[in-house]
Amino acid sequence: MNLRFSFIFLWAILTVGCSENAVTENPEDPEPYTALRSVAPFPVGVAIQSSRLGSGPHSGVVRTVFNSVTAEYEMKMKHLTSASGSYVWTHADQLVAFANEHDMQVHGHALVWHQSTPSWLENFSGTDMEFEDAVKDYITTVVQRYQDDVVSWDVINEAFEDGSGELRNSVFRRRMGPDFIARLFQYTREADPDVLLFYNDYGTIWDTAKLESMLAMVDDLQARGIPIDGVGLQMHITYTHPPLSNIVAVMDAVVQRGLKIHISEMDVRVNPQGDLSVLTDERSQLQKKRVNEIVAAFMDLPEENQFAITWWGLRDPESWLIDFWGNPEWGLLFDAEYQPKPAYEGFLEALRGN
Ligand code: 9MR
Repeated sequence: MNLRFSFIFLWAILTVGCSENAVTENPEDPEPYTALRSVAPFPVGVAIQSSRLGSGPHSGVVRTVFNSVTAEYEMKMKHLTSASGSYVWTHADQLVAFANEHDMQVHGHALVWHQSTPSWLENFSGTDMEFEDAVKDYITTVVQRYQDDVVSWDVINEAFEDGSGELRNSVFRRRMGPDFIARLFQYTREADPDVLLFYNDYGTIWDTAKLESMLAMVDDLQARGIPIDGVGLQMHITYTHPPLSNIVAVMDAVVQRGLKIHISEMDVRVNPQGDLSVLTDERSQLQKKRVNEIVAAFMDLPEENQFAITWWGLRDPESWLIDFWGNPEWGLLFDAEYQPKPAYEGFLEALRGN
């Protein structure tokens, strides 16, 4: 750790999260700030990667500010099984140990995702029944390994197509048939009677066809008594789109079905048109307002429907958004120097009812 990071780290430990009104005695220190975990009535999470944990400032801020974590990729199928029947637990175990050590809950992401299917399963050589047995075996093994550590799993991630809302033609759908989602939920429940079961997707807050498919799936599962506890609304949004009213309407539809809402994978793009090369104060304030109104809307939900809000990364330069969109982007709560941005204040203000 270099000197600058040592300082930031020490400061984070000393000033964040100890009490809501943390103060610093040294006027030269940066302004202290309140840890989200000390104020929020629900878990506030962040996506993490094992390589960033350790003794540096990254893990220092993660563990003082947040009380829930999600593996950004290390608990996906492709990472847990590289070859048939053989598992690689090292990184997932590190994440879980970190969470346990710092009194954070773990949200499991994701048992089945068409973009993270290992090649032995994608090109499975056995019968359809053997394929399904292999998937069930995978779910049982992973869920039971982390039974004491993981409170909730995304059972399936992103099952519906953009625009049409059709079921994606994944290897799971082809091999297990159109009712495969119901069986994935059942297998997960059989593996652990207590873990919370989520369906997680992006686009449900702006793509009507996808939203309708997701709600129809929920209605169908519930009508048949198949367990589902919640829905993850991936909050990959921009500072203007989609409108808050859409987001609120979708949350209401989920609440009407008695499910928990996970505002998952949150980031708020401020440079969707690519017009910025540095983050301006104006855009930063608009991001703050956007975060504030979304957290406020979540706070307005009945308590039993508030599962958690999870940010998809800690610091702006670490976000997937930059590579994915190819623009400079500042979508997260912390800047490159581990400083909380105005968006962080917007989150806190909403938690305090402002
Ligand atoms: O942000 C994640 C990135 O680091 C991984 O390389 C990628 C593939 O595993 O997944 C990204 O996270 C995705 C999430 O798991 C599902 N929703 C979309 C996210 C961004 O692609």
